[in-house]
Amino acid sequence: MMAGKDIVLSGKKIVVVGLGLTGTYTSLFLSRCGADVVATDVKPASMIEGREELEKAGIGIEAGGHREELFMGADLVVVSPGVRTDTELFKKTRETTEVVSDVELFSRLIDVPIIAVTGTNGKTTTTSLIEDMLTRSGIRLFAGGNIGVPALRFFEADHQMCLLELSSFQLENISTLRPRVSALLNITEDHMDRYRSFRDYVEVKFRLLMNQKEEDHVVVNTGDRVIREELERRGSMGHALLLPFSTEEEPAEGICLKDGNIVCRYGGRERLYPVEGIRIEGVHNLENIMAAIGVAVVLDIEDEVIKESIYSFRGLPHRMELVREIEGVRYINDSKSTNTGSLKRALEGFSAGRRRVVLIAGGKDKGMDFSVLRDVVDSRVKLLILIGEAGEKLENTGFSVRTVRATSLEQAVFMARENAEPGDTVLLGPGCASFDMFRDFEHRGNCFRDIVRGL
Ligand code: UMA
Repeated sequence: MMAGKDIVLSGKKIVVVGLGLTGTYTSLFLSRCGADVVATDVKPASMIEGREELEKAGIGIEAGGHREELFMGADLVVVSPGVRTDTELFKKTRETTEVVSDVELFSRLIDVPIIAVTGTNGKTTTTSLIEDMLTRSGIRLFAGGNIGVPALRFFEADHQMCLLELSSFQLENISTLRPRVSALLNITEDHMDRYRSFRDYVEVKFRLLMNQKEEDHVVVNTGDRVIREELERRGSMGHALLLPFSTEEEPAEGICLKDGNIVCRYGGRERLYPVEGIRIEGVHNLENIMAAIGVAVVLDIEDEVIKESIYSFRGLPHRMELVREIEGVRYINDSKSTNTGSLKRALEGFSAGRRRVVLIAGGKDKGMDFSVLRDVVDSRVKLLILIGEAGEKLENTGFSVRTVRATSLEQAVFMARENAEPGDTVLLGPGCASFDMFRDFEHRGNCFRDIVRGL
């Protein structure tokens, strides 16, 4: 397999950690490049999917844990995003061996421009919009990363450009990744079971920008308080050119909302995009669109293409997806809401004081502070139905609305149906991860859809 840059992988002893989507693909890729690969996972061998294919490719598998000696003898260790590397094992490994993420390895191999998107929420929507704009304009684009496609799949075809959705996990073990254009959408609390503090999480998000140079661009939400304060704290963005966007202020150059339009001022031009006609709802989605416009104008994408894209985009599954309306009650699947920030944003889209939302929330707790939801829940929710491991913690948060517990999603939907009246919305807005009851957020959303369709 050919890579764009001249990096020797052949003959190298490489350990791949984690055998999910990322690790499995990375192991096979490295093996095809001639590396001597051993992959390790904490799971027992019997639970590793794709084991046969890996073994057939000559890849060694060490299951049931990570053995220190294996790491010590390697030339390179490549970690999957879900693997924590602030442990003793990795501290010791780093003394002799480089530890990188698959995204870092990938960025060392390619020589086409990288566009990268991060933020706590809205990453996939923004990435999908940018993907649509760039492919509509004829660019042979690869889109991957946290969106569910391992970055190294880039090499499966001849691509001109690469678009990556990057999570904080994927930004942890990078050192040279340098996006030509980066987009930083928002930062609110998430993954507090992985980071020691919110500050650490903010620092990781800002790593996206650390290698950018004068000719690169950062499209950044200056309307986001945490981002704005961090920019002020840092005094500058480093070297890249800043293209701010905000739904609250009007920057001289940048993207803002004015008189019912998204206004983009860049490169001596002013472009207008009427908000009317946009089919995805909520201020957060306007922000996602603004970020995508920012990236597109920096890349010189034609205005007509940008317009085609933003006015035809209908949103993604599991993100405020209207499943069905039954007897005047709307059932909305927002299973992708896996943190308090996204749940807060979703609820803010409903009128305050009217309390027309029956909210199904809960799931696996990620160490979040649920009290930030108090005002928005108390002013919009008529009944709170709690599911999953976080149920008790949510119940003790001190919401003033009527709260009940359900033992399954099915029971929660039935309770919602009994209590909802015409004009109400039943919202699956977990605000938590899904792994206590489901495989992932998609599985949770699909189950909700099936239950609602069966009502
Ligand atoms: N494992 C170990 N050792 C550990 C920890 C985990 O061996 O210390 C093993 C697990 O047993 C499992 C494997 O690692 O077999 C799982 O690896 P992983 O958690 O990195 O998951 P992948 O299947 O490789 O998927 C990852 C991303 N997952 C996470 O970041 C948790 C996917 O993002 C991403 O789409 C995919 O790579 C392709 O790039 C998902 C996600 O939930 C959507 N992301 C989080 C989010 O969006 O909030 C960050």
